[in-house]
Amino acid sequence: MALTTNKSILDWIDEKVELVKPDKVVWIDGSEEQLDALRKEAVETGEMIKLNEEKLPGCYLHRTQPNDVARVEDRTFICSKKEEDAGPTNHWCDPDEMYKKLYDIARDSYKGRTMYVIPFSMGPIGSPLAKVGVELTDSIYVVLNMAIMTRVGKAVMDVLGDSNDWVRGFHAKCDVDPEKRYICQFPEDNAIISVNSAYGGNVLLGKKCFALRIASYQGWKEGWMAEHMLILGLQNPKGEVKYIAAAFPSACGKTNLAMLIPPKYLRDKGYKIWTVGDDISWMRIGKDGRLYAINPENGFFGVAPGTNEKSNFNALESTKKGTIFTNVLHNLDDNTVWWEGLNKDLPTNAIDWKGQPWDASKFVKADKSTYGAHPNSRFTAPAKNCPCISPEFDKGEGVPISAIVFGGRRAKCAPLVYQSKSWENGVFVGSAMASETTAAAAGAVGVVRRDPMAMLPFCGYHMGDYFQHWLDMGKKLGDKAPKIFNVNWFRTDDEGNFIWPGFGDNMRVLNWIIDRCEGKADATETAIGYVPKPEDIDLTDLDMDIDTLKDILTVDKDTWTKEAAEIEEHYKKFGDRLPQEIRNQLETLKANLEK
Ligand code: OXD
Ligand code: MN
Repeated sequence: MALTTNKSILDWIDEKVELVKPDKVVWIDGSEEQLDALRKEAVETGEMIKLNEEKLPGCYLHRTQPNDVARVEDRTFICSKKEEDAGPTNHWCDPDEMYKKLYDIARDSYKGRTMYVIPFSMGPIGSPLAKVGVELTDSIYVVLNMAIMTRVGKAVMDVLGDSNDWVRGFHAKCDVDPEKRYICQFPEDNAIISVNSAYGGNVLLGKKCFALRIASYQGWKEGWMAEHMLILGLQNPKGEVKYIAAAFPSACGKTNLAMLIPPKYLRDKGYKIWTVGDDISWMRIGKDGRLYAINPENGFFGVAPGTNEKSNFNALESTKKGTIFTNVLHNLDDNTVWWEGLNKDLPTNAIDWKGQPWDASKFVKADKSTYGAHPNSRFTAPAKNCPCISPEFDKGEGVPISAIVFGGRRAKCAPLVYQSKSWENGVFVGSAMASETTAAAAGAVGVVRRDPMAMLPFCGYHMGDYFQHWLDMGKKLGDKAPKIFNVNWFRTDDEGNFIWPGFGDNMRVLNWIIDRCEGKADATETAIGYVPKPEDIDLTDLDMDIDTLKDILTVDKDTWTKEAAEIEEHYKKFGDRLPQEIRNQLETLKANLEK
């Protein structure tokens, strides 16, 4: 039975039913009873494997097709009416042409199948910062993942009422044919269509498609921000909590920072990190003029390999119940899961992510083809499982952001941390953000990839306009604007070893950041911004001397002169939609370097 009388929704569903011809239509009401019946059905058909109820209660394993294991940026389109509005960083197609192509692909594809209608809220239901979507899908896996990653059910339709302000998400699994796979956003229509995939990032339409690509466009039009940022709360010994939002390109440890456990001596003093979000932040100006953020998601869709008790205890704990694992290794000995980097106990009786018997004796670290879990294998875990989930997580008002942090992986260039000189200067820092490729990804190692605000694959409109939107938000925020910082945990020595220990020790840097926001720490002005006085980064209990710290705080003029030239090159593609203010910032940097 339909969970709403909203005509815009019912008409849209009728239209899609006519197109794909399902055998039946089922509304997802979010009840445990209904979800449990779907879990049972998925186990019966082999779509999911029920794991050891004692060790991993309520957990399941799913395998995707080997050709369908990651987001596909080359098949992701922003279909704005005008090509120039998608900008130089997105693939574009004319919306009419794309609708026709996608409808031709999806036509009749639900025959013999069920259409699931998922009403979902991004953000706590009814929060002034939340938004509503409806996803149609023919995949139980999608339904069950959406029920973890978002708030699902009738209450969502009740708060929407008759409003037309909802996002249309239409997914059709079709034949999972990579040649006909398309992930398309139609920002001017509030619509998303995804066909021929069944992998999370392509089909959980609330996540990247809505909460970033569509929402970034909505935020631009409506005066708020949708960002690829974690949100954490830093609690000091007095019990005060200050919030930080941080953007990093993939493979820079976003989930680890969001769930950081401080070093023992800081824990003993009473410091603690609370996780609000690990991937996406929606931010609006509150009544007091400050910037408030919510995490629009309700779960973590995290990368499994490398997650272990040491690297991220809290993430691992989050996966111990009610979690769906995708493309990890199945340990047949005790019907649990395993992935590279979980521990040193390689399972000897196991099935790999492709569904084949796994031979642990052939495992070679340098050869991914011998891995038991896919390098992009995932866990979909409820946020409420996380031991350090913020008490504010479920509150609709959002948390006031004191600092915005950008970062990337730079072997030599950026210092451990620096503060931008102003909001405008911080926007410049974000627009020039870059990370060097690692051996973990295919292709050459050490190649600099510019990824402004970590939004390169996720900005739903022209990036030049996006930078201008950031500048405009800064004008509205005035002196209430969060301070903007840049961090780099990845400076290396001459042998290529990381100098900074990272992980929990990053807390030492976060403390400096908060001290700066409160005017409690000094700094040295450099050509790029304010760098800590070495004695202000607390090295207690750390095997690092002050000279080594000084070394990773240096700003080398030659390196930065080269960097400025590369930024200039990077800006060329934005043409005259690059805001003049950003150009001025680059000119100021160049002049500072010449001083
Ligand atoms: C993600 C990503 O999956 O950024 O979160 O790729
Ligand atoms: Mn992400």
